[in-house]
Amino acid sequence: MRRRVCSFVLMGAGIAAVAFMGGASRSSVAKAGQPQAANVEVKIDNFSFGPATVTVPAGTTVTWTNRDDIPHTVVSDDKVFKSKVMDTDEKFSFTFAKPGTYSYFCSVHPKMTGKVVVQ
Ligand SMILES: [Cu+2]
Repeated sequence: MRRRVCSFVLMGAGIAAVAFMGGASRSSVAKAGQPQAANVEVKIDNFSFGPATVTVPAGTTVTWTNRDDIPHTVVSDDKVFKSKVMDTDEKFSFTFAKPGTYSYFCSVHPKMTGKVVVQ
């Protein structure tokens, strides 16, 4: 992308091209800056998180629901969020304001792991 922009400028389009490109990059930034915040559900069933990885825009609230007949928790590796022990059909929600990769696990069954990727 950047390489293409450079060679275009070198082709001699000059100041007009630079101005045009400035406008183009501004509008694409504006478009990318409006992610649609939403709610995303992760189901806990049969000792696993489904889907195990969710990718969401910043500002999204993720809700975990325990559909298993065994208590589970949702605990982030970095202690960013931590649920209480959820019995069957109990829910836990967390709103992801900042971009990053948030790995988590069930503290009752540490082999249960999942990930939320916030963009
Ligand atoms: Cu568990």
